[in-house]
Amino acid sequence: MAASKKHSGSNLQKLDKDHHLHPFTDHKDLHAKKSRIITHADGVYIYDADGRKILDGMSGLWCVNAGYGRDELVDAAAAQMRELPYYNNFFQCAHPPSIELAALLKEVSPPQFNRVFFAGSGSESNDTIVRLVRRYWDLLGQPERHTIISRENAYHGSTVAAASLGGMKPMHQQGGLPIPGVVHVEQPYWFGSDRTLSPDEFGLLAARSLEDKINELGVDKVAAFIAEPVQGAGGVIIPPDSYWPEVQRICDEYGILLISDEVITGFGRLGEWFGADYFGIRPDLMPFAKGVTSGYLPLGGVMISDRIADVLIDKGGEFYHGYTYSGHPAACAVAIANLKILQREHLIERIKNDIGPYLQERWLKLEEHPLVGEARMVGLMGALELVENKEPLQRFDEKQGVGTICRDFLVDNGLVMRAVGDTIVAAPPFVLSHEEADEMIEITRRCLDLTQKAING
Ligand code: PXG
Repeated sequence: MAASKKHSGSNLQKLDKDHHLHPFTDHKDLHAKKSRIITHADGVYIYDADGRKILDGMSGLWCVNAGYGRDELVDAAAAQMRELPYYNNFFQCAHPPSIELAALLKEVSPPQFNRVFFAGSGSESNDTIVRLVRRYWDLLGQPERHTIISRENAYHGSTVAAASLGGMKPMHQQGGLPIPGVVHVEQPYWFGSDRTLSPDEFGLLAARSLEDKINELGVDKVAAFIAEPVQGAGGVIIPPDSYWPEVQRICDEYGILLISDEVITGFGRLGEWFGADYFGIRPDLMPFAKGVTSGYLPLGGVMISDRIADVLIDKGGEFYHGYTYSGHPAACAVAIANLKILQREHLIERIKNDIGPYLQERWLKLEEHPLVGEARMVGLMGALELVENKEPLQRFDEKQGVGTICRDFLVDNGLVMRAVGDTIVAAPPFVLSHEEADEMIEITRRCLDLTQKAING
């Protein structure tokens, strides 16, 4: 029996308040309100303890890509747990699901990737990145090539190393981050700039902040550049077309490793298997998590290109790194079943040719609303920038909390989306139907009106 059935909604809320500290939460604020208890889910809908049905426009936390209620994934986990619930991949062991998944990941990844290192989450994958990148340069006899360049407002996870790679200032302020050897350059956020340059000019400028940083540090000190193909938690920041080709040129020219953080964009979100495929870049490493199992079980990992794997293997010596749950059998079994669903149901092609264009067309029209300064979407990943005035463009004072006001209206009206400041972001499951897309747009439009009324008093 599912745990939730044992308690009433209000009892659960009390137990939650008394015993549970939530992630990324102001606990004082939460205690003044009540948590929303989600009890079950099906397709693209979640249901709360009050019996309300809510369209999940965020796929959980950017992960339930194949949608809820997939018995096939449940059965894969149960069958694997009966057969072999746990064994590790340490000490020259492996098991069928970790091996089979490794081979399947190679099949769907760009050609430079033949190997994977497993982890349990996106954060663990990015901790692995820091260890691996430094190990690579050590093995090549260049241990001073140590610094990893990332971007302001990037999100790479919440462990000490992953939060350091991330460029979230409030996270750095708690706990003395970043760790040494991680620096940050400009993000390609044209809408957030003063917009005196064209998007392409701005994209080049943002990319060249990487080149400037390499020259400032000295190329012999720089190990790698890490970035999300499209920044997710930072507010679905889609770089101008000029950005990624220029970043690729810089990484090639200076010989530094390029890391594409595919935790959100991996496994189809942009209508290609990876964000790197979408933008035509050739990363050396790709951390992933979330969508690999559609969130049904925790699993992460790093796709490792031959450039790096060959050095690790040829030079030898133990890489002192790994997790108890690196390649957990049940999680790997679910990932295999999930990737097979993506392939069999052509869900990625569907984003490229069907539901992607369908939702994008309607989403971009939301820019006609007086509150929306910019609507953008790529694949099934979109954002609305809420602004005080469109011409001339004026953004709200953040303290007004307009994004949160709008987000609360959305949830009350049956649609979960996230507010990143005054940017509303969306990432619905890949199985979203046309009718459900229409419902998303209709609720959004209605809630933009409600928000406007609320702030005009
Ligand atoms: N990289 C990227 C690009 C991510 O988006 C991580 C790494 C870390 O993954 P784990 O599995 O350790 O959480 C992420 C996670 C939000 C939100 O509110 C986004 C994430 C996680 C939690 C909340 O947008 N992204």
